[in-house]
Amino acid sequence: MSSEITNHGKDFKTKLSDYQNTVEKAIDHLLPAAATKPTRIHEAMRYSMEAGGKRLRPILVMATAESFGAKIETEPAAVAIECIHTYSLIHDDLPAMDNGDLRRGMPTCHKQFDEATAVLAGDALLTYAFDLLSKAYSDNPPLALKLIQELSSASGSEHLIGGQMQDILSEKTEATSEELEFIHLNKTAALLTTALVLGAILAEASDETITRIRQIGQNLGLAFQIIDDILDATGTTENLGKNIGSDATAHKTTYVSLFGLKAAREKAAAHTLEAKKLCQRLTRQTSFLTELITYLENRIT
Ligand code: GRG
Repeated sequence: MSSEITNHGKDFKTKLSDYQNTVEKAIDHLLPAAATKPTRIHEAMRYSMEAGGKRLRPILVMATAESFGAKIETEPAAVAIECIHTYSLIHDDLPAMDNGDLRRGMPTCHKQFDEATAVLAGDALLTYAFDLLSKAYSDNPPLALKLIQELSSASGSEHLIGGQMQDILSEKTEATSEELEFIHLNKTAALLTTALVLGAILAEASDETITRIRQIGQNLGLAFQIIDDILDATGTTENLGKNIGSDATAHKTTYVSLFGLKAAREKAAAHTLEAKKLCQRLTRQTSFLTELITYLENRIT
């Protein structure tokens, strides 16, 4: 599979849908077949991975790699980060966490299968992400190592899992704005940032560029989470394909509960603007990324 998607001259929606189709095909191609024994675990992994979703993280990997002129396959890195994201959703939906029964418009993994299978499917996707990276980029060990370091760090106890732990701890009392920012920087922004960074690593971008990209990711991630909080308060189950109002039910502190809807929208707009400004300062063709950031601010799903 070539990773050099030629996007010149296409409008934003066409490019977005091209990227989404590429991700769907890569997931099908790169995950173990459902018939692999034991079939139940591979069926569960594929069930959650193939349930759709916006595919934002893999698209950010591929679009960043393309902006910086990557010459190697981007699909394995794109699928690896979607494996991590999907594992986090499967585990987040478990009764021990958010106890959700609907995700991406379908029954959650533990509802479709059972709790033990859902725990194992999440574990298997987490492990598979690194298996995939180590094998797909084995002809360039320094690059493979950088990708693995970046993704494992973002997924670990100081970022994704740490953010989730703090989120659970903060359910008991109203979180302060600092605590809320810590949660969202780690639970949400860390993986979105890493998506951009993986793309830059694939293109062998400089450390200086990667530092700038991390700032874009943090702003994009905070904007994305604030919009998520707004959608949880104002959206519909039909549009979002998941249970809504869950934050209020769980008495969770969100940007909306802490600052109100109007201020939350303003904060999302400020982070979006900052992310776009930082993008424009990269001396690369970043028009798709900039349009994607705008699109995400206005999303309804
Ligand atoms: C490590 C168990 C564990 C959890 C980590 C990611 C996470 C914390 C929990 C998932 C639930 C949640 C609300 C996370 C915040 C990030 C977020 C908004 C995820 C949803 O991402 P989308 O909207 O989902 O990109 P789709 O379905 O489109 O891929």
